[in-house]
Amino acid sequence: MRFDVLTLFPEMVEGPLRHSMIGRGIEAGRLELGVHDIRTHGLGRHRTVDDAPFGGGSGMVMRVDVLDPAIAAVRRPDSHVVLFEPSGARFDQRMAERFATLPHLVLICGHYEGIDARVREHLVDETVSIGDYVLTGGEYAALVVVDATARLLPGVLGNATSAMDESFSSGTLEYPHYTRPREYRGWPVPDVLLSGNHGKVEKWRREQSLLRTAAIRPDLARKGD
Ligand code: 6GU
Repeated sequence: MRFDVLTLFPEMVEGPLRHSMIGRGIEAGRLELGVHDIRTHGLGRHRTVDDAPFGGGSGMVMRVDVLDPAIAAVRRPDSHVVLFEPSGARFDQRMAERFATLPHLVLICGHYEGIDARVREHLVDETVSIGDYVLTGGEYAALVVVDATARLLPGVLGNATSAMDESFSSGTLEYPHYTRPREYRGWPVPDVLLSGNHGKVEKWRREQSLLRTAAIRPDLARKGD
């Protein structure tokens, strides 16, 4: 799978992705990553990428005549083009699983007050947000989406899918994990985990999952129905 990220701050995206487990996946040839500076397509001597909004108001708007050629430079017939903005559809594990089936994702990081609406209307397949809070730009969203998607690709993590994935697909949170020492500062590991009784351990883990989900994320339990 290939990812191409379009951003005004390429170093914000390059560094974290090259220096992570995902970077190893790139080196191993399991995925390809391109990071592109939108300003390359900026207008005039100052490589301008934004302008004041028609109709007035505060802030600047990213220009459609800059983003169009920036997208065209990386687009393929099989591309899926995603624009990051706070008003996009909420990213979740299910969306990561869908993205992981695609051959090519183009990820556009929005900035300023917003992006000319014609980009959303004519140039992208969907808009995505990573949560209900406002960021200064889409770069962190791109990092989150590439990481969550790439780790699902065969051979990127080496060690297949984890119980954590299961947790979000099944609608229950993971049970708690413990390792040595058996006791630390008077904090013991639950006896059942030391019992050697696999049936009892499984039952305890299932109960813990349900209890934690009900206490911490009751919304997840409902969504899993
Ligand atoms: Cl994708 N962009 C911005 N600017 N803020 C966000 C976001 C995206 N997702 C959550 N907040």
